[in-house]
Amino acid sequence: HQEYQYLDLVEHVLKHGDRRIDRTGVGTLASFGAMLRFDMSDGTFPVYTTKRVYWKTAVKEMLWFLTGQTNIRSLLQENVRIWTDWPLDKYRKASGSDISQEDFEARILADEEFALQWGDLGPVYGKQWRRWVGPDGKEYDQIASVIQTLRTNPTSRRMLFHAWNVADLDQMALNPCHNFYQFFVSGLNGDQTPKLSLMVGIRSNDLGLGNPFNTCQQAALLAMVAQQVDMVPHELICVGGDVHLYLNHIELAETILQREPRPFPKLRLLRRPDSIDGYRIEDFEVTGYDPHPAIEAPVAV
Ligand code: UFP
Repeated sequence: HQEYQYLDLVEHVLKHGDRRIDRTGVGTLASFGAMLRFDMSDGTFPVYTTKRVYWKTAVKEMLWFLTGQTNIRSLLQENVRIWTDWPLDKYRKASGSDISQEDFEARILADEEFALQWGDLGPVYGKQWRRWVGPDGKEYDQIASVIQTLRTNPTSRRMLFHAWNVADLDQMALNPCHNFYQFFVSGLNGDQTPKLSLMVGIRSNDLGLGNPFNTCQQAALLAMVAQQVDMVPHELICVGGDVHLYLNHIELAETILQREPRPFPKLRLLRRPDSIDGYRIEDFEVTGYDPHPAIEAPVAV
């Protein structure tokens, strides 16, 4: 079962990870350099099963990245709350108020001006993917360029996009974790449909919460791009730099290691939008997902 790659990595970090106090103050066990490869050829959607992964939330976040937006308002409108912690923390510190997450989110939704002032995350993923600003002020749409190259020159070794815009880092709520997205096409000479693979470089990956989420949203991206360029998804390769377990996720890790993985679900896109911008969450049909129960765990901010 392909999920053992993830479980083996979790076990490795649990046993051999280097213990340190990290930026968040929570503390981690950390290892350096890991690779997980998921074969999606037969429609497999790599959503881990040893605890429930909220794949819809993960895919919604990916769709939000693709819109190029960086304000949490549009995420909250989709009921995605994973980015609230950062603006909330900033607002609490600046205003001295101890507003609850619920009240803060309600205000972001109700009050557009408040959202503009307090809901923006800075030039995070979406901005860099769709509107990377060059020194002359020109904006670069990296996603459109990659798709164009996949259509016109699929053996290119330059089909990638990147979020690590050095000049913008200090304005981002969080420095990008999944940075480097590179595509590769095989099977161009035969009679069959060419196969598209995606490798993602993740400089820092929280194995308890981040990795399961990132893996399935990146698989969703591969499925969408493949459909747009008339190829079939092949491999998703996740390469991690600092892969870590937070010290308050140790029990979570031990629990999933005791569980038997179940078959990965299948993914089908129900519609072929005109462009990469046309996807909606309703287009994703996931069948056969029967995971072990969810495990709630705190996010380190
Ligand atoms: N993190 C992920 N995946 C993500 C994301 C964040 O694993 O998509 F946005 C985790 C990694 C790390 C923390 O635990 O968030 C980021 O902290 P730092 O910037 O100090 O690496």
